[in-house]
Amino acid sequence: MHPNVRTSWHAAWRASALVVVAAVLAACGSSSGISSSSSAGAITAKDPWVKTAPSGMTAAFVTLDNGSSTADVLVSASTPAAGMVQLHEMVMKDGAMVMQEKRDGIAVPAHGTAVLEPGGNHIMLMELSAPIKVGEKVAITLTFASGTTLQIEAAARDFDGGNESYNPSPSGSMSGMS
Ligand SMILES: [Cu+2]
Repeated sequence: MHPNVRTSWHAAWRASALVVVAAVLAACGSSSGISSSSSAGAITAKDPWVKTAPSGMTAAFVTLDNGSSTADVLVSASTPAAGMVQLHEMVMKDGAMVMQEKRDGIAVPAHGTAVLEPGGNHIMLMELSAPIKVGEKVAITLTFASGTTLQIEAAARDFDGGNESYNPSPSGSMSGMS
């Protein structure tokens, strides 16, 4: 009996030691990177931010890095801060840049980057449930075609440019678009 008991205790100790090693490795892996980035699978989000707005609608921006050899597509986003969220792109229409819904999503190429920025692709937050003020953090969930989701925390910043419009005014509609 005695050798058997000793052997099984030893085996259990070895097993728990392996668990500890695995936990330490996992902790090291998740602690890399700066605090404002997060990742879901192969996609990493950098510098997420949202334009301050008193009401109505605003836009959120982020840089998505794809570290894998498989392309993915950002297909939707959601946030408690807005009643409706769409992915938008900017297009030239009648001599002015206007935004429209990007129904096929925003591609994140394999080993590539998708940059969402003022004047370009963006996450449109509509029907804001409350004003978005400087320094506030807006939690946004990004959903990809692969099925993975990515939670980002967009910090609110004042920003004067990139006041995109569906219906540009006849004069001066290019101002602020650079
Ligand atoms: Cu938009």
